Amino acid sequence: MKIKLGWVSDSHLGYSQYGSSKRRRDFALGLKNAVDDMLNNKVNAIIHTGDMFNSNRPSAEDVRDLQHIHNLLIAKGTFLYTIDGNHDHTNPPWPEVLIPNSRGGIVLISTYPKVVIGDLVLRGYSSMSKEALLSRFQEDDMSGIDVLLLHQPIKEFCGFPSPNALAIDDVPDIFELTAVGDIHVMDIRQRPSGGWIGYPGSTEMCSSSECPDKYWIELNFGDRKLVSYDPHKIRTRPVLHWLVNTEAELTAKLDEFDRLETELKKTDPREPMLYVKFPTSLSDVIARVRQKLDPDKYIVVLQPIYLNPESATGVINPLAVQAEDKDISVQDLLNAKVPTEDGLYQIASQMLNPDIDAGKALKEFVEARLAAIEANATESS
Ligand SMILES: [Mn+2]
Repeated sequence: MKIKLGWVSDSHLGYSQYGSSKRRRDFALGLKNAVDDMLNNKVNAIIHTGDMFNSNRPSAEDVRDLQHIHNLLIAKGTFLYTIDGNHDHTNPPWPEVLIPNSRGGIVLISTYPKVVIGDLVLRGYSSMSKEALLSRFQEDDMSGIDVLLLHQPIKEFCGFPSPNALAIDDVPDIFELTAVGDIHVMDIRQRPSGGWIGYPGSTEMCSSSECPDKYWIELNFGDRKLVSYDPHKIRTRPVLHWLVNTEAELTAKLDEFDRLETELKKTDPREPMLYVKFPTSLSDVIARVRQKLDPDKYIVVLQPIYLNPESATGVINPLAVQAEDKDISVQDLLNAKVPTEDGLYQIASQMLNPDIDAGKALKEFVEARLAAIEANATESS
């Protein structure tokens, strides 16, 4: 029997990246565009491996965006099976706000022992601690499962140390596909048994370090074997990265912008999002960029780099910027000036990350402070 699945993950609905409502829209569109394309490609069902929402407290608007996709899937008679990720994990789980329909729509499968699509058997686990998941692997009957859905970091895919990460070998090598969410990079590998494991990546760019190219994966099964998988590019907002060392370079980039934008708009009508890295010794960069690119229209992320006058040549070396070991960042200054155990240090460091959800981080900081004050008051009374 032939079954075609579409696979996406980490859509982070509701993420107002850089405080931008345009970006919030982009995240909704990332998932919507992927779903439209998967439906056009006549998939039998869709799997989504977690972090549907960016937050476990989605706004009414975010839920409405998901409701639209749910209704579309019902109209097309297609199911989307999902699990909850570390970002949107709640009890009871958020998909319970969606009214189930027997013809199609979004279904949380982590509460079911299995789900059947044609001759394929699926099982999904919510994001949980490594220990909890390992004991589930021991206790649960995993026989007959073809596709396992997880939302976990896996060490071999991480590229950075993560204490809660599984190793590939922690996952029983008995599935045709272990479809995982959490890491926002597409990477799919074959296991010794011949089965496959990996990540499809996110559906919009959640941080400046992610590759802006995003995909949904077409999975073609024949008699319960994965015969082929094909990444399909998702239409997302175009992204430009500029590295500017001199006045002349900035002038050249700004002059070139209109032509580049026209070119990019052929694939997506949205204004490109622009990252500009520049040395703080260069004057007027912010004003010049803002003068050319209306801040109401364009999302521009300025990334000033403070070059160490002792060692620097006065030019940003792209490799040094990447390694961030050569020049003094604002974070370095913070490290030198503020005691790390100070709560203000924590929040200031978080705020220095341009990718942070600032509203959420501040809210958590304030909540923690209030709780500490309250605990103190109870203690002394
Ligand atoms: Mn994620």
